Amino acid sequence: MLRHMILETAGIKGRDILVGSLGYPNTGKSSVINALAGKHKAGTSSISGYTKGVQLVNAGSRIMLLDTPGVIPFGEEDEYIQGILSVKDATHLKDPVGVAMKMIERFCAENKTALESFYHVTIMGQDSYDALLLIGRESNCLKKKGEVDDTRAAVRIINDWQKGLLVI
Ligand SMILES: Nc1nc2c(ncn2[C@@H]2O[C@H](COP(=O)(O)OP(=O)(O)OP(=O)(O)O)[C@@H](O)[C@H]2O)c(=O)[nH]1
Ligand SMILES: [Mg+2]
Repeated sequence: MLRHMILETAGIKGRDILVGSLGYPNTGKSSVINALAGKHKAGTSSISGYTKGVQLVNAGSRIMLLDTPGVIPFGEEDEYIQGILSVKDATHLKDPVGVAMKMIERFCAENKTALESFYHVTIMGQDSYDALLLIGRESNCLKKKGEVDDTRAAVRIINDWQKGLLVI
């Protein structure tokens, strides 16, 4: 379908068609290009920021595809969106605790049981930070003195979500 749309949109016969790609990191640009080309020509990875330079991929029918590195709009700083879309992995987020707390809030509103059963906890009216600590304790994310390491707990939740293990 995409191939037909490209040919139709370009509307030119007998000349090469150059198609660019633009989008957030880790959203499947290179994968779409490979699907169109019918071969794994562009490198892909579950880790965001994989494509580093511009690569030209021949997709046949005189269609040339340009694979490009993912971009985040200038000034866009919504780390929650970047976290849940896996645009940035947990180690690249400035405030993983804040992101994980928002994720917990969303789970509690939409499917608390999924979160509880995944981490073997019972959340009963705690605020999202206390729920994070509870998950951290149960997941053994502890500091030396035995207190919960909130950053490690947050990173764990974000990783579980981004890997598709924790599902809402
Ligand atoms: N579930 C699902 N995963 C996909 C889909 N398309 C791609 N992926 C996976 O998403 C991850 C990122 O895909 P890429 O094609 O490398 O994404 P990208 O936009 O080129 O990423 P950057 O090069 O980092 O900007 C890979 O692990 C892919 O296997 C899809 O349609 N569904
Ligand atoms: Mg890529």
